Amino acid sequence: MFTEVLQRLGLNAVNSGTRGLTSIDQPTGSRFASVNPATGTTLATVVGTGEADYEQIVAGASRTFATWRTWPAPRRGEVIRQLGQALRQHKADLGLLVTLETGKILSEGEGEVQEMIDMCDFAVGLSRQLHGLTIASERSAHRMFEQWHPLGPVGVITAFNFPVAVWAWNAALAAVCGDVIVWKPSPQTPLTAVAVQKICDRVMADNNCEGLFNLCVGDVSIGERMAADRRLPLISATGSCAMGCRVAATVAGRLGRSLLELGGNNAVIITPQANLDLALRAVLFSAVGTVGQRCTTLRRLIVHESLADSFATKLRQAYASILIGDPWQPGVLLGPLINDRAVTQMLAALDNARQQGGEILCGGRRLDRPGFFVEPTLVSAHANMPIVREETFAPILYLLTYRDLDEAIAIQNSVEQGLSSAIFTDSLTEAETFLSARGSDCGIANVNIGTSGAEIGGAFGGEKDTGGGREAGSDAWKAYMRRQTCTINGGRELPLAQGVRFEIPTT
Ligand code: UN1
Repeated sequence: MFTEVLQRLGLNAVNSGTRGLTSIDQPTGSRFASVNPATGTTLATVVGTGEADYEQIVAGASRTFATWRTWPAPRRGEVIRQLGQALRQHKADLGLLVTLETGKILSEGEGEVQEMIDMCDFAVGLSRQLHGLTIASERSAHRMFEQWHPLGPVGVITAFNFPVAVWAWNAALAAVCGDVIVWKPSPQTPLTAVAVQKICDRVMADNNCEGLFNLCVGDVSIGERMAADRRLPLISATGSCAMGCRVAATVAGRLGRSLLELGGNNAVIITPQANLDLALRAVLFSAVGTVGQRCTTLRRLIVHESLADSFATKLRQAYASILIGDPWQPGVLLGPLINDRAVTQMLAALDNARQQGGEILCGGRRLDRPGFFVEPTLVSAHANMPIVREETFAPILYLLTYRDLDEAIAIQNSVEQGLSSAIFTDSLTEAETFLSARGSDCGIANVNIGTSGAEIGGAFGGEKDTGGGREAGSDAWKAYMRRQTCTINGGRELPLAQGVRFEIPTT
C-alpha cells in the first residue's frame, strides 16, 4: 500500500533532493534517509544538495527572478491556482506521505495538505490585491503613493513538524508577490519535500515558469549558506529559538531581512467561569495533537485553584482513553515522536521536572515497541520551575494553578516565548482583560479555543523569542515585497517639503 503511494507521487527508492531551474541529474550532496517514525524503517533515500549544486540553484533563481517579476501579478496568481488544483488531486496521497514521514495521524496529515490548498486559494485572491496607499501630499499639484515590488529570490527554511504547510505559507505568497523560492526542508522530512517539488515541476512546466520553485535538501550547512547569501534578500525560517538566533545574526550581518517563526511555550488559562467540557476537548487537541510537536502545542495549563484537582482528574481519564498506535490507522490519536533523539529529550525533560519538584500525574514512559512512541504526560508543576519555561517538543503538559486573573496572566506572560495563548471563560470581562493591552503578550490570543490549529487567514507568528515574524494571512505578504514611496509633481512649480526655500539667486 505504501509503495503504491510513493509511486503515484513519482518517488523512487533514491530521489534527487536538488530541483529547480537547473537539471542536476546527479546531485552531489550527502544522503538523507526518510524514516517512518512509527516503524523505524526507511521509506526512501534522498540525495542532498552539494556545494556546486547549491550555487547553480541560487544563480538560476536570480535569473528566473529577472523574468518572473515582470509577469502581471494576476498571471502569477493563475500559476498558484493551478498549484492548488494539483494539490487537491494529490491530497490523499500527499497527506498519507506526511503521516508516513512525520508520524502525525492521517487526519492531521491531510489537514496539512488542506492548509497548503487554502494558502494557494488565499494567494490567488491576493494576486489581485497587492494594494498600496495613496497619501495626501503637502505640496500643491503633487501626488504621493506607495507601490509594492517583488523582492527577489527568497530562502525558505522549514521544520519537520509541518513539512509542507509552512512551505506553502511562504511559497504561495512569495510567488504571487513576484519572488522566486529556494526551499531548504528539514533533513528529517526530505521525501514530502521532493513530492511537493515534483508537483510544482509539472505546474511550472505547464506554465513556462521553470525555476520558480527550487529545492535544496541539506543539513544545517545549506541553511547557513542561505543565511549568508546576499542573493537571497529574505530568509524565512521556522524552527528552534537557537536556530533562529543564528539565522537572524547572519542575515543581519549582511543587512538582509529575516522572517522568523520560532519556539512557543503556549498556555491556556481556565477560569471558574469556563465551560469545562469545551476546555477539556480543546486542551486535549492542543496538548496531545501532533504528539506535542507543534510550535503552537499547549505546554502550560494554568487552572484556577478551585478547579485544579477536579480538572486534573478529568484530564487523566481523557489521557487514559487516547489510542496510541500507527498513525495511519483509524481511531489512533497519538502516533510516534519524530525520532529517537526526541524521545530521549522528552525523558530528560521529565527527569528534570521531577528533580525540580514536579509530580508526574500520568504517562511519562516510552512504549516498548518499534518506532518512537511515548505516553502523553501530565505533570503537576510550578510556573517558576526552569523546565516549565523551556520548550520540549513532546506531549508534556505542565499543570499550574492561580488565584486571580492578574496572576494567571502574569504566569502566562512570564516565559521568553510569545507565540500562542488562550483563555477559557464565559465572562466577557475576563475575556476582554485577557485580550487587552495588559493581557496576553503573544502573537495569537484565543478565547474558548485551544492554542493550536490556527486558520491561514490570520497572520501567524509570535513575539519575544518566537521571533516576531508573521506568515500566511492578513498582510503578511508585505514581508515578501519591497515598498516604494513615489511622489509625482504634476505642476509647473517646484515647492520643497517642510517649506524649505532653496532659490537659485537671479543675477
Ligand atoms: C508550526 O507548528 O510550526 O496553528 C505551525 C497551528 C498550525 C500551524 C503550526 N496551523 O497549529
